[in-house]
Amino acid sequence: MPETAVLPVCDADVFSPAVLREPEELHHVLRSAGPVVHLSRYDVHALARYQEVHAALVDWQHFESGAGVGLANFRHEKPWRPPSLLLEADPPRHDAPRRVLREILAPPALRLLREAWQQTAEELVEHVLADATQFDAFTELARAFPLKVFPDAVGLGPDGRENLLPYGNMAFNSFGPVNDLVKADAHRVAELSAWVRAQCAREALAEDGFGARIWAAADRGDLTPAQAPLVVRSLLTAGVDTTVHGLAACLYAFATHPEQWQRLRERPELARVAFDEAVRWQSPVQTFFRTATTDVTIAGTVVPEGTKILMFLGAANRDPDRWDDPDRFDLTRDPSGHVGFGMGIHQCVGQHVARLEAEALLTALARRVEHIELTASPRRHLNNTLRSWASLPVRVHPGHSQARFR
Ligand code: 8QM
Repeated sequence: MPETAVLPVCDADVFSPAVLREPEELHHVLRSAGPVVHLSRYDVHALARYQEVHAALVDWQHFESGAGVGLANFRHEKPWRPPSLLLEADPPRHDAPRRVLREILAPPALRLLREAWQQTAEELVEHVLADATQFDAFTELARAFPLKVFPDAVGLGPDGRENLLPYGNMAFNSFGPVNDLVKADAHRVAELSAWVRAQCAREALAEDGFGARIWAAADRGDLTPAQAPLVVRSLLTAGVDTTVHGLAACLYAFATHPEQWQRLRERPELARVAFDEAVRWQSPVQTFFRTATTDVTIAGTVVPEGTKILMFLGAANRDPDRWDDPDRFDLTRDPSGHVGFGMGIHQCVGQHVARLEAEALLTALARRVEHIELTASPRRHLNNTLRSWASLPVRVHPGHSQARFR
């Protein structure tokens, strides 16, 4: 008989404020403890090493999403909203919504947006720098830019856009336990959900955006009319907070790594690699769960059918067995293979949109700013799933554009 590995146990609250604020120590403990660790506090299994996280992500047959990708097990617990057709579904139900959204968000479909988004980024940076050389790079850039381009691209109406980030914050908290972060927003669930639901209706959406293209897919019969609003909802849930905090991760990285900023200024075509490296380094989406569909053996440990498995994407993205000097933010490395966008059939369908936003903002900034530095400690915003920000106070030194930008 094969030997059964001893299952290490960790009793830490992996969703405590201290861990959410600074997760690196826990990541180290979990990676060191073994390939699979039992989290006694939540009675779930955890994966924190790159190899096992990657393996679970690509094996949807054994690690399902349909029972929810948060702590709540949809087999026994009622979801707080109708499950996402993309995130919280498996093949074959997952296939049609995924195919439709993949086409709409694919690089060829985004080509028309590029020029307009670049222009918007140039104007935003110009405007911020005209006002001051010290400002909050989180609110003024990372938060402001996606809100200027993404809701318009979806085709959202003008009213209530201030609900987008609170709704996303709530959704990303909901993947964790019902702790103080979830309770703090409980009084807004009905109101925010109703607003989002109303925006997903065909009538609420402009005629030429991502939203209208989802409804057009329903007209062609590629989706049912009941599926269309839920696919629009996925854009509104997953498309705002993620890019806001992903861009913040980039700006934080450059403010703390001046030599990397110089490298980007010399070679602005590195903007996309820089974004992926920042996603690897900070992992804006820190964690997701899967559920074992059968008794499944992971590195010698039998994980019983129905077990929730917590994957630490942020820990995998800094696993020293996979990455050289993993804690370094470094534009010379190849960050591809990071699991910050997931991996496999659920890998972020909006990643090309995110990269386009990052490219526009970073190149606009690199054109005008010689140096960027923190003037005070950045402040985190705590969320059960997102590594997010409240403020990023910086000082910039405006500089002349370098030859290759002209
Ligand atoms: C996370 O609602 C959804 O479909 C959805 C929500 C959140 C995400 C993805 C999809 C990964 C960014």
